[in-house]
Amino acid sequence: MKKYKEVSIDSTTQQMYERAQEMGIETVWERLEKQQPQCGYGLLGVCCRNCMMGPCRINPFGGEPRRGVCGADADTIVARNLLRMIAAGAAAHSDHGRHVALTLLIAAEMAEKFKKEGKPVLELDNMASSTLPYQVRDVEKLKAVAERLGIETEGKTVRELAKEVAEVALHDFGKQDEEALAFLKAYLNPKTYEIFEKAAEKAGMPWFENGILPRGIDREIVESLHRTHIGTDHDPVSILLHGLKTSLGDAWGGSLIATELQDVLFGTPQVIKAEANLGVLKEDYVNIVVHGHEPVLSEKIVEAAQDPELLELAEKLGAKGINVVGMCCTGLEVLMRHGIPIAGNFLQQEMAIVTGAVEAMVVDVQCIMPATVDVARCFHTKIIDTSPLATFPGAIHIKFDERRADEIAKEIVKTAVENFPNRSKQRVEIPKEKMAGYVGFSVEAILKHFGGSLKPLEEAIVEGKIKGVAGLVGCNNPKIKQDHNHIKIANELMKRDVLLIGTGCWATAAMKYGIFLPEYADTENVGPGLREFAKEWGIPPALNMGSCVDCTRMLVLADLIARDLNLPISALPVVGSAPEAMTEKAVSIGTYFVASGITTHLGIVPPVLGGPKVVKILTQDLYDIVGAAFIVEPDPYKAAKLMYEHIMKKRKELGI
Ligand code: BF8
Repeated sequence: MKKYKEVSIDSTTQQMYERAQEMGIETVWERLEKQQPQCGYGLLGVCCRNCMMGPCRINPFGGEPRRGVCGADADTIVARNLLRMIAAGAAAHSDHGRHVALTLLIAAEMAEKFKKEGKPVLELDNMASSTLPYQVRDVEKLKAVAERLGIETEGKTVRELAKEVAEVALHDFGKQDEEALAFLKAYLNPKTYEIFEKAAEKAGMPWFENGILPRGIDREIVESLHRTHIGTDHDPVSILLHGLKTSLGDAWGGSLIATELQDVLFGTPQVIKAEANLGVLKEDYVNIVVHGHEPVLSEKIVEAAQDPELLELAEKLGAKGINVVGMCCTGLEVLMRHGIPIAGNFLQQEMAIVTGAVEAMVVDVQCIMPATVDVARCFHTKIIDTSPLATFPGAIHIKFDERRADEIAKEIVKTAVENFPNRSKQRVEIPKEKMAGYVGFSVEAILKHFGGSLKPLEEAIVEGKIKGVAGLVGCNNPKIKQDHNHIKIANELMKRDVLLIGTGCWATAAMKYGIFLPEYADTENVGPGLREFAKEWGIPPALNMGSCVDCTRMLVLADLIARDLNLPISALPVVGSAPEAMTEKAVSIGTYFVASGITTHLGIVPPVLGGPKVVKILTQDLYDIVGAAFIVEPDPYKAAKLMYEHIMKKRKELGI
């Protein structure tokens, strides 16, 4: 068993981990320990299970077996495995994006139907009617997205525009022509576009029509599975090129659609103050944790928790009210838009239940451990699964249907409220610690803050007040002490006057340690130039840009700077990092950052070391192909130094 200080630098996790140990509750850290030693072939990526002649594995030390039964060598196997990881990550993000586009379409179609039935026309045309399960909360953004896509906006109702935008988005998933995605064409600056177009030719594969420009979001994912089927693609270069293409379908397609249309439906985030960490759970309240990724659900739970009848019921049952808090990315969605407090990041999902104060953990998709059900059994907590595509044995199933969103959300909240009397007060222990921070830095909010353009930021970079920008993303991974690398890398970069932007579990980590407070700029962890800039503009030295699908906000921001300077993204002094990467989604994000021209650091070594050619392509050759590559470095201090050196190299190339 680990000591509590070994698992996390977060004192709330430490407390709850110790509590779990005392109670004999198994957590992620014990399960990791039981997996030791983990399979060396798997860690190196040289195990192939793609057909039933296998499983095959390659001797990583150069002896026999050098090839699988079909003849595939280590590099082919490693590249194929990596492509499958990218495809799964891109699929998860993109299916989320599809769900949002379908929700917008459903809402627009319901507005049309209600209008025909004689309900108030104006409200329905504006999609502002409370009879609709989902409304258009940001009409300006809808128009902006439509204009980018080349859709005529003049004389059209909100309802008509919403329908057209949703249809273009959905077309990007299933289209069969060779053209690049409509969303990619609408958002990407021509200089970066050209790099995508020519990438395959540069890599010696001119038969890749249109280079690595993704054609259809689903198509690239399907083709990934096809290419990696036994007896299909065996060249690590073409396999990896397709990996870049698939990840770009995620970046400039699936994830971008998710972010943009979520803003349309639920509002574009604006700067707001909120709180983070397990201390946001409240002792006398019904606590509902929304966990997963899709705000299509969590937005409705937040709304339902304000329902007077449910609040009355909660009071009747002895609670002071209903406290909705977030976990993981769906938590970040409602944090960014409404300031709903966030209870924690990935490694705190079990810890939240161990407080004994959670009536319901309402989950949808991605990054939800099935173990939450086992931990919940030790308390009164109910795990409620809601997505038809994610069922948890032992959970309560209340499957969500967008058409009946309000009704179902109320049923979920009622289930949580009715569970309050089952709470054992003696078994409640909520850590006190929580931290405030400013969130909501969408691209629109950043532009607004800087007076309508990115000029102040660009000038600070050119002057050298800010050396560059780092996009920090990604998960927790129990192989790393929770949040340790997130915070170390952040501080080491800020000390060197690098402005941070970030998303996902990194953002929650940063918030928990006060990095999203403007006063953090006064600490010794922030260099003088960044401090001056942050103070001048009244911002924290690091900006929370949202959930993992919102990594696209970072791309759009980088693209805007690149446009202003008439450069491709790869010429900018920017870097990415996933200090504690864990998921296949993180692999897709890392790949699309690199493919888009942002050199990216990984703090966890991905399963590729068994393929020397693959390693060379990923860490060196990609510089010539897309102008960026991967840096792999588990030590956070060395990693920050390497990232800074990359920024300085880019500055030198630009002559600044
Ligand atoms: O999408 S950062 S552990 S919660 S994958 Fe998951 Fe990683 Fe957290 Fe959200 Ni992103």
